[in-house]
Amino acid sequence: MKFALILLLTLSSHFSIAQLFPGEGDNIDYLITSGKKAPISVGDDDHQQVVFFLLPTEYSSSFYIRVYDPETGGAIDEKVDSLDTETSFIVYGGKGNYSDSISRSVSYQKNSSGISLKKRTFGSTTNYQKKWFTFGPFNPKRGEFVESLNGYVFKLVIEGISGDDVNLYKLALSSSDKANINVAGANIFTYEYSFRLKSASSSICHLYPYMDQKIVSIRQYNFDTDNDAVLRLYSIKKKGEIASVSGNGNWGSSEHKIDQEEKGKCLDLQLKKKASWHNDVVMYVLNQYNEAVPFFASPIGGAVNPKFTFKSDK
Ligand SMILES: [Ca+2]
Ligand SMILES: [Ca+2]
Ligand SMILES: [Ca+2]
Repeated sequence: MKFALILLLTLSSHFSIAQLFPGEGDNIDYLITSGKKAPISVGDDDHQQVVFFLLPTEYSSSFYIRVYDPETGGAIDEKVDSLDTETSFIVYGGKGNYSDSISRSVSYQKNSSGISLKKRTFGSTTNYQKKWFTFGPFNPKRGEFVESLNGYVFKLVIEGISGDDVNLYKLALSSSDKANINVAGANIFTYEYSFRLKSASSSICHLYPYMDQKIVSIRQYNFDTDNDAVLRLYSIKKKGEIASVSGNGNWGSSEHKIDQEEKGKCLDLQLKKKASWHNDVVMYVLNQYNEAVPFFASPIGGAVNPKFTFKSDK
């Protein structure tokens, strides 16, 4: 799938903190990936997360991909019996890392298209507990050039390769290896988002799936929501359209029409927590051709905090 859009770099100058994933406006603290032996009822359906990093064509300096708390070693993570989980993180660049259709799969596939640039496996140690581990430096030109995004794309594949604990972590794209410093015009996106809802009752998290010009309807899928949240869709046309949520260890889904005015922007998909306990969920959105739709860390088209302007190329 190609996006029917072109990125125009119209960046606000005050935007200076690094690109984070979960995004700043998501109100989500951590991504989750469980070990391969964990039952899917813990909230991760496939023990894998695939995240893309977009560097604008104009940016030519080195950049870094940073991971907060990459190990499954304690304080932040969810321990099940003894800690025995290993998580591999592999950074891919090169042709096909993004454009190969396997990269947008929403169910488990061995995802190794492109060129492997860096790999590291983290176990149950605490060397990086509540600290950032840095991959890089990377030359942006070693990514895959994607014309429709007007930039170079890299892929990070995160997989729980052993154990049964749940690894919680977050990601950043930075121009520095020592701190999280913004790369103007960069973005982070995924086609399947595995994360932990905030524990507090009534807290609201936001996901921003992008509606391109060819979309007429979408179907949202959510896994293991435990009937513990209310899911609503917001946009220029939707003022809280209700969507179906799942129970324990299963998928919920619902179909939603997309109007012309909603295209070229992200929807704001909101999950409002019911009870106050921690809950891990997975979400993806398909268009009417059953193609996965990207969730962007920095929402496009002004869902909450616009930093980009996209224009249609069709
Ligand atoms: Ca364990
Ligand atoms: Ca962790
Ligand atoms: Ca859950």
